[in-house]
Amino acid sequence: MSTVSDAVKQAFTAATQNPKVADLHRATIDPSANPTKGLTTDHGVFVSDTDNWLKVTDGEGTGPSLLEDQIAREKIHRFDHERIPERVVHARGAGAHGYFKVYDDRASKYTYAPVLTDASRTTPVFVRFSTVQGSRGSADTVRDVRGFATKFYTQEGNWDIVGNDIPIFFIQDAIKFPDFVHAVKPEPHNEVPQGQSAHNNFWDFVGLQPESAHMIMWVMSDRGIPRSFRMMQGFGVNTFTLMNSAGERHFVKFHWLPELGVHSLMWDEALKIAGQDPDFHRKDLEEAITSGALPKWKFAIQTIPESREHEFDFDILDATKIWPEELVPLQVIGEMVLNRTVDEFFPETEQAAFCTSHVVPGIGFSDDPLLQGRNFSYFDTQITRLGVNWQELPINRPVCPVLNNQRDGQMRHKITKGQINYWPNRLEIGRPVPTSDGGYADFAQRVAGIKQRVRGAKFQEHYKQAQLFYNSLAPHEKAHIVNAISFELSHCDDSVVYELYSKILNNIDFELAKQVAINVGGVIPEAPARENHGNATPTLSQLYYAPKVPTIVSRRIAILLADGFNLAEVEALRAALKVGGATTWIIGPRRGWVRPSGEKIGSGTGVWADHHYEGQRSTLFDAFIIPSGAEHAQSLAKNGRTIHWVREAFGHCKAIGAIGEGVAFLHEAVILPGVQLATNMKNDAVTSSYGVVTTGQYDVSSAAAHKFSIGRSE
Ligand code: HDE
Repeated sequence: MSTVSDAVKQAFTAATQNPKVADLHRATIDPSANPTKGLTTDHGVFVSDTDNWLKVTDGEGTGPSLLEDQIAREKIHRFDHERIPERVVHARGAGAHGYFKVYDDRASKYTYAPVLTDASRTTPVFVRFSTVQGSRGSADTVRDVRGFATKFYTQEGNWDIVGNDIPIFFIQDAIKFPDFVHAVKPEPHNEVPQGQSAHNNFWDFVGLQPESAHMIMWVMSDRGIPRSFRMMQGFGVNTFTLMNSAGERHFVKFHWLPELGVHSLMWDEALKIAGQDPDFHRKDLEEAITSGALPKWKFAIQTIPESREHEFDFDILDATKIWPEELVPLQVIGEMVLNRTVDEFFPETEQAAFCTSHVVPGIGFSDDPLLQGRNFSYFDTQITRLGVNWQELPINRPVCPVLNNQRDGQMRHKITKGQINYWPNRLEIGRPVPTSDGGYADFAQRVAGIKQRVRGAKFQEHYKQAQLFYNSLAPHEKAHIVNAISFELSHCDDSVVYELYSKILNNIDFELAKQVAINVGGVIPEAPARENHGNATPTLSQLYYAPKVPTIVSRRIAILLADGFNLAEVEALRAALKVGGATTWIIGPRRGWVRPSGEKIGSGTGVWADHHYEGQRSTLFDAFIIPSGAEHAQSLAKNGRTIHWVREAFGHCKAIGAIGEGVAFLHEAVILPGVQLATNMKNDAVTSSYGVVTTGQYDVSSAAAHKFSIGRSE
């Protein structure tokens, strides 16, 4: 098992060798290294007073402010223009740097792109995760799709996989995107709701657009409320192509598989965290990287040779369909590690700009009608957001040379010497010359047909894969979908909307449709609207992705204390949890010292509580432990807040450990069957070399993993 310190070392080495990080350093200012410490204007003049606007006074300091004050005007003018348009979708996001590597050259049978075939390379990446619906200030834990956009700074130019945490999409043809986004975003008359799809317009649209049925199943499943960005799969969604040096082409789908497994919040937790800590996912990413628990994903491809394009009962260019892994297995070819947080949010995360059309030689597009439209849209939107020279911004510029005859435009950063800015020209030596040696080679494809506004026959089938997804889930995952759709439709007050959607659901699953209709006052079906094929596949349930060896790495574990607790136990627990890679947080009656048993008030011993009971709720932790200590347990039992802590965590299926008198408190707080209690905890048991906290009857790590992969229907 790699330890946290190995990870930190690896991060350090990778960060110092990362050419993109080196490139960003050229644009980075470190105010602490400013030799003069003098504050200046933007034009470089030292400022003697930045607190008082130049005024005409009566000698006592009052009087009109003067417009001639260039220093004040610059400060205000710069401030007035600090905002740029937020992304029309995916406005809320968090980013980090890292690197990508392939294991060997096994993908060379599909592509000649070195980034996917050269195992000696380490390619720098920048990844931005996002929600879709909410604005920049919305909460992280809302029910939504998550964006998973990766920029690879390859030696052949930038390659972007602008993906999501769900492998399919709501619509098949890009021309529907503005309608879809208008329907899901806050309604136009009152700009409500924020960060939610639970409203009439969204469900109206998807009810009338049944190609979204499959995607609705995914978003309403636990995938819509991930525990963290680090515990999500990522998918390129669209069908791309790979070209090999024999001139052959394969269709390809891209996948990211998280090392820690795929885990979600409970809906009640997600709702509460949205208020208690709206930055939960953003902070989680930062906390994991700075503590050395580096987020890691395996990279996999699914490939289909051109000759097999029409062999499937779905169209492989339809972005509302997956390629089931039984038919097209995943081939794991590499991995990505994130090892560096951003130095400043705006110039890195906010100005990062991705384009599906940015591929490198050996990678190409398909006729997927959603991808074709995306290839147009992203470049266009970056011009609105950042201006035509957006690719010169530090976060976006490639690490390989860029040289061409594109010039001018707002905010041009570069100065290109010479007389020539066109091709062909009389001075081509030393000028940018088109080159077939490494130049992007378009795949020679015969295209002939009738110009029409249509979609292929297989694009008309919308329910088989929605059924496949639903059939493949564990009972608790299905129950979560019933609850999620019922929540959403309950927020729709137009009966046309919720009645229609309950009918749509009956095309997927009779019991699902019936239960939702009962819950929301919809149309209760009497018989299924169509036959369910009954097929299932294990890879669609989150359970499939649980790590082989349960782990507590990067999990937040609280120790709930009152004065009079058992100090030796707490110290042993903290040491053991640290070995396992978890972070521990002491929650006590006050932020400050909590007194152990046998000590007097003010003795100066004990542990420092990170938060008081009101300061952080159980929702913000993965598990918690109540140590022994008679006085401490009695105080906890008398406190409504700590009782609430335990009951709430239990309701969210959290792993809860208790020792000695802590057990009695636990019994009092939740007297329910099925609670496993930790007793007879021994120091040697809690410092297991596997980083697993084992206590005879109770295993914090597997309990935590269990909760996050299994959950419970509330
Ligand atoms: Fe996007 N999408 N999208 N999208 N998308 C944008 O580009 C668009 C789609 C995705 O962190 C915009 O820079 C169209 C699918 C991510 O900066 C915009 C269509 C998938 C991000 C845009 C789609 C995505 C965006 C807004 C349908 C999953 C955030 C700001 C044809 C594979 C990237 C921007 C970041 C952002 C257009 C559908 C993922 C307007 C036209 C499918 C992760 O250009």
